[in-house]
Amino acid sequence: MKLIIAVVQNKDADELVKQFIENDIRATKLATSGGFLKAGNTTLMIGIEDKRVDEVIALVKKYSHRRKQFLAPNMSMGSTMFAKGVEVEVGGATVFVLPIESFKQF
Ligand code: 2BA
Repeated sequence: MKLIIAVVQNKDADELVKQFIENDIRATKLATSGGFLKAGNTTLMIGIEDKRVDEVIALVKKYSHRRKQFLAPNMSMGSTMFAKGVEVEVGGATVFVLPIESFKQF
């Protein structure tokens, strides 16, 4: 069994979770924010059998889109102040696959 952690954009999260439900894939949705933009994003935790990992990753890939996001002028990022606006490309998705030592439900 594996734990898949997928950071996706809020705009893609609902459709992705809908796809998970239709495909009998169980997931937990967390409201998160990116360390860099400090904007809201969504982190999905999916516990899944090894043989279905590729299927989950394919769905995440299909339903996560790349978008350009604009950082307004005079915003600070840590110790750096951006006088001009900065455009960054966000997504599709950032995905981690972790081994699970033990899975229990009570
Ligand atoms: P954020 O940290 O808000 O990053 C948003 C986007 O800003 C990133 O998109 C990337 O294009 C840019 N970016 C991030 N750090 C940067 C830096 N130090 N210098 C220049 N540009 C930078 P993505 O790479 O698609 O990441 C989207 C979100 O996924 C991130 O939001 C963060 O929440 C998560 N993420 C990405 N890589 C991660 C990692 N290695 N570990 C944990 N979370 C990660």
